[in-house]
Amino acid sequence: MTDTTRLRIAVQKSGRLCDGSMELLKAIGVKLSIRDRLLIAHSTNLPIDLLRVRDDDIPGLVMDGVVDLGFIGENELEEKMLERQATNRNASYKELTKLDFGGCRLSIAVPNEFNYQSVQDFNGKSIATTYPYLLERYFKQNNVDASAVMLNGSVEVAPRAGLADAICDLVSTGATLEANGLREVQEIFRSTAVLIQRSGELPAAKQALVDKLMPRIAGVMQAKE
Ligand code: PRT
Ligand code: ZN
Repeated sequence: MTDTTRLRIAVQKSGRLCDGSMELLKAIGVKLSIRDRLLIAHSTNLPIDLLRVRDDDIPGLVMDGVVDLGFIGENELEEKMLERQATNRNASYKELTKLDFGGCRLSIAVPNEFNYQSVQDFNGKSIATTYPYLLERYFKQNNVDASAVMLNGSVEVAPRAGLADAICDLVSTGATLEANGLREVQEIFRSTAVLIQRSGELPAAKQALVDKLMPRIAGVMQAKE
């Protein structure tokens, strides 16, 4: 049986948000005993359990109240929120703080030979992406009639493979786009990692722990500035 008095925090098990989340927890004094293959890690000095999962699962775990807190990229969070709103499922959460890692942008990129003038050029085109809801919202706001082709990986090869006319993917340095003969033409969403909490009240002891940890997070981020 799970101990419901312990604060449950969802973190990405491995990937781009993992190191930043784990380093931050360490810096605020959360000692953890991690065994690589295990889904759950217990803190050895505080009543905290970590759930180590795919980042895609984190927004839903928080929105369903399965965990109390989660470290997640705003891109993934906003996409899940739009998806849940569209399917009439609970999409509520509270943002506790933005974090100083995981920064990137979601951008539309076209093959170098694509003669791009404006967003209207996407009318009638297909765009490969892992973020169809964010992309469709952007096109709707700009009165563009384009179609999103959902791909969970290798988005950047879609135009070359004849699967789509352009792509909409996360960019940080731009090296991936360049290596694939693509050019970034339109940023549609700017993202950073955030710490979120489930909506509704936490039991008093858990809330007191969150209240103790939040100033420590602010302090750690300030010290790095
Ligand atoms: O296995 P799991 O599902 O947990 O991980 P994942 O593979 O879905 O995610 P992961 O670890 O790649 O990314 C997790 C989060 O990190 C994203 O949701 C973003 O919030 C954030 N992030 C920050 C990035 C990037 N920067 C980034 N550059 N996520 C992905 N990328 C990829 C991008 O998709 C492209 O393939 O990196 C490539 C582009 O990088 P540049 O430097 O070549 O521009
Ligand atoms: Zn993922």
